[in-house]
Amino acid sequence: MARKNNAAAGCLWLLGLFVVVAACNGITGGGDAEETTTAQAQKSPIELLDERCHNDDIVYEADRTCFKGGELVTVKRAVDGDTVELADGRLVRLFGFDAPEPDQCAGPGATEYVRGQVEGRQVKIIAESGVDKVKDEFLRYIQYPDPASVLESPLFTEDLGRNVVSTGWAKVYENGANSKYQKAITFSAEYAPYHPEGMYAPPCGKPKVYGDDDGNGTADWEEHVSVNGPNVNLPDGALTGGFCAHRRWC
Ligand SMILES: [Ca+2]
Ligand SMILES: [Ca+2]
Repeated sequence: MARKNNAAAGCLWLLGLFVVVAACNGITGGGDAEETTTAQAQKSPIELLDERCHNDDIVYEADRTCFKGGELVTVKRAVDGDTVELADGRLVRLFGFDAPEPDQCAGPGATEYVRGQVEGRQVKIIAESGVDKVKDEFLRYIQYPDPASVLESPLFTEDLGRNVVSTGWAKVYENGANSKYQKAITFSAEYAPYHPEGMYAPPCGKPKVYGDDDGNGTADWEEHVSVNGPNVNLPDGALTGGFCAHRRWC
């Protein structure tokens, strides 16, 4: 009987110890949470945005978008295809490219494109180190949320310079001051000549066709006759089970 009571007392003691340890853990955990919340509250909106941005590998290609730092501002209006006016009155000249002026071909379209992307929206402006102003305009990159995003707190995944250039509304403009950014914007310019709108499209130009290496206006693969078509001229020795009717495909 006495042994049974001792065992019961031991169990109660262990249970008590467990409750105390659990309670202590709870208190410590609560402290951590509070500290974390306080630390988060001390961060500026731009720091919180950077943090989210660089934690989301799915959305971001961090070297191409989401430059750290900068300033959160609101765009009042698009002045033209490479200049915007901020709500605080500052003029921002976009870095790394030049859009046609409003009286030139594709100029009004370029302004309209920029308007549709950022006018009235909160954006992030980022300066290249050592480069601030040219002719009273601030030289900045602009990053902003996808206008089509339905998220309550969208990430600033879009880069205005690269979007304007890749859609054919502006050309790369190198001034040597933005070498890191220049590589990305020059890469995006490769898409521009194929875009059905902008400086490379009517009435300003004639867009290229993807896959049209011989330059006759039709993708080269569309010009090849089908294997099963009626008038196929099979090259000698090229037929291998019907899948290789053209020498280039073998
Ligand atoms: Ca311009
Ligand atoms: Ca062709």
